[in-house]
Amino acid sequence: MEKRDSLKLMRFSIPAFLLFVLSQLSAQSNQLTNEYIRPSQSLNGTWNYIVDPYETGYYNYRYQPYDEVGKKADAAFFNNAKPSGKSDLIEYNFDESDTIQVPGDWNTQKEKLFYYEGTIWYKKSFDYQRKSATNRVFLHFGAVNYQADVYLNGTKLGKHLGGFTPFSFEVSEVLKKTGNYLVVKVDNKRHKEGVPTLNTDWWNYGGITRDVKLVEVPADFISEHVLQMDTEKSGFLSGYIQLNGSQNANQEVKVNIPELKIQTKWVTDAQGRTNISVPIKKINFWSPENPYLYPVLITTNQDTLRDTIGFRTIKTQGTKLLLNNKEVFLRGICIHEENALRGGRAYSGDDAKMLLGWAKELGCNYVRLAHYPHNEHMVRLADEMGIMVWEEIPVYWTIQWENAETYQNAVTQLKDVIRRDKNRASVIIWSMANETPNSSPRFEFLSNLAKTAKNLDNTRLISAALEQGSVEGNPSVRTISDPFADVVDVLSFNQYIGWYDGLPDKCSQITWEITQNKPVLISEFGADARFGFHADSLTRFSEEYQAYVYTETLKMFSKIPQLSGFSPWILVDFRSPRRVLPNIQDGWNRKGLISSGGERKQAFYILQEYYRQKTIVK
Ligand code: GCB
Repeated sequence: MEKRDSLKLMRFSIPAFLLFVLSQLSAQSNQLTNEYIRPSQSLNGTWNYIVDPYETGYYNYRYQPYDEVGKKADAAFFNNAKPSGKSDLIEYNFDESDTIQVPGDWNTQKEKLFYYEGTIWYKKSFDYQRKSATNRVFLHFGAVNYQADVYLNGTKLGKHLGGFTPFSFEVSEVLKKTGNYLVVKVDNKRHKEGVPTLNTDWWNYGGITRDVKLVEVPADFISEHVLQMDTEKSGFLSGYIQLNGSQNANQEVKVNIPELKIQTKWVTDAQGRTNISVPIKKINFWSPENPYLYPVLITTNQDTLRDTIGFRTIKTQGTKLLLNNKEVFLRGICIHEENALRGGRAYSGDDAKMLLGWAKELGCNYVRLAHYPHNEHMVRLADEMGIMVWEEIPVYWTIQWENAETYQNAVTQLKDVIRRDKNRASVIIWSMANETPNSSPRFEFLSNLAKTAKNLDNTRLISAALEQGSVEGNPSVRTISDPFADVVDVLSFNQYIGWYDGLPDKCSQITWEITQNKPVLISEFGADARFGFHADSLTRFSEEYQAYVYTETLKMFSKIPQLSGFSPWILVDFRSPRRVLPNIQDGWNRKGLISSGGERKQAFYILQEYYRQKTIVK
């Protein structure tokens, strides 16, 4: 065995058990949250990769993980070993291997990887010049789908589960000036107990799908800041600031918002935290019509952080949704994180501009980012463009409700997206789930998530895309009878009358009996159409059929008095392995109002006109 795995012992020896425990540590994502606005060294670009379906670089031939057996074998790919002479046996070589771009999914970069689900090892070599010897450095990933095991210079930094949330590791001790090698084992295999689980209606893009960077901060740094309109004390901006470092107690923290003439000081407590609350007289509220963002400066004696934050309130009053105390109607659309024109996952500021630009063209003031947290460019740009946002975690369809690890995974994803986006004025709703089947374990699971979200952030609303059903014995009368409807602030549900449920004219026969005293959002409706396929309005997959569904659905909505908005499914056609119909779907869900080639379908213009009228009448 020793020979076959060409073992070389570690330079230092840590007991195997301890090494294993350390190796299983998850990313300490709560240490750093402001990667987006801090100066950084990008590690985006060209990386080497090795496709490893049998995980040969991770397990020895007895199927023991090299992490666990505690031996830094040359055969373990994370050691990036090189033969020391011509007789040395090393059966991989990153530097001679093919290259791939980061960020980006592997499926659309390499034809051979289009359907691949498994392990791929990524390697990047780099140098790093620290600005000050006492500074600390963090390695940040915007997202890796689905599991990332991260090693720097042969040392395991940790692992991270979940394909759509950011994470970082402190690398201050491991980082060198020259000759660093960063190796990431990326595994996008689907798992029953995963979040999401095995079954989804979107492509399981694998890879390092978002930005990677090194962020350098002072020894004691501002690790978190929150500043929002106070929901309890009106006329106040409130929140907290958290420092990280050995000297974080008793530190002076200054918050400066020049345009509001706010320049206030606080002192941190023993945990390095201070709550902040300042009265404001006159404020320019953020709204879609006026997406005003204030420059905010936070300083300590070591650290400086600049953010731009919009201030607004969002609440419900009976069946009304109030933005800055004024009733608002959400003219929305659902979006997947995909750039159909280029192919693959969306990840850049330009991708966000394209997607949100299309939503604006449609007349939207709101988007539902389905079905998982999208990259940070999206929410930052939504702040600037004045587009309200629904953010969601991938608790989709049939999650394992009774599995404690599944819950842990889901709640971690929820906490991480809240931590990332809690200063974004655009984000108004946290969604706990999509179309999940009713049961008491599921109720408990979702209620616990909702409680967590409320505890972390009481300045936004909670929702979930629920399902509707018929009132017993009468398929023409529809209602929402889901116990989770009592937990949410906004009652949202998906419905496909006219597509999965009858033909479009069925909409005219339906009446709605919605008894909850809450604003109603229709989180999805729609129909498939292949762009350019024209037929009569009862021919499935024609643009005319889709347009007919939109016309009838919009008429039906006028019978829901509590309706506070909707987000049809979906802005653009998106890839899904479930959609196999030849010449029509060819691997795409065709419910987009815009085709995979960027062309607008008929229904696009119907919705655009409806939203135009809504803007005039409200
Ligand atoms: C839904 C799901 C969405 C699907 C869509 C469809 O209800 O929430 O993820 O893609 O229907 O096209 O069937």
